[in-house]
Amino acid sequence: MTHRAFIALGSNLRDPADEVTRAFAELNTLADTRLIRRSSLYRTAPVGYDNQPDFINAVAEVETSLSPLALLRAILHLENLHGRERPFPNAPRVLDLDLLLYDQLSVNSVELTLPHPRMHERGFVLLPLAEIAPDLEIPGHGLVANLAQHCIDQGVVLLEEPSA
Ligand code: PH2
Ligand code: MG
Ligand code: MG
Repeated sequence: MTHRAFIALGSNLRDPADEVTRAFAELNTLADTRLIRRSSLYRTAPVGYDNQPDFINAVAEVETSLSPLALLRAILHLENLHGRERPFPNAPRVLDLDLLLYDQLSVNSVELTLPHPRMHERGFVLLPLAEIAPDLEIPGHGLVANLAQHCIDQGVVLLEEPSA
């Protein structure tokens, strides 16, 4: 049984565009997981902790037969392979991979919350997501295209068209 999941990618250390571009390819190498679609790269102003470099953000759609927790652990492993460190909340990072949605599942556990709890208000997630899945419903919040319209003044700038 395959499932459809969306993953947010973000980086603001080292060479952020390269980190994110390599992470797209690495998602396609995860067990029982296939990269279906990738958004363009976006340059985005930092949210939450202002005194840090701009981010490169993007969103990926994958098809997977991993469980939500197995997929989460697999993407956290990819973060670690990129040398991710966690000195304090919202700190600059070489690679952040957040599981946004898994089918239309709602989950509230210690390890995982679905949908991702802040995705419905974040332009750096919603604008890339609206590019690849405007008609997607975020359980409890509504359509991606509508939510994205409220975020157009959040400093999210299209950087690059996807190469494939
Ligand atoms: N991630 C955060 C906090 N703030 N701001 C931008 N622009 N992009 C991010 O990916 C981001 C953020 C926590 O994960
Ligand atoms: Mg994050
Ligand atoms: Mg994260």
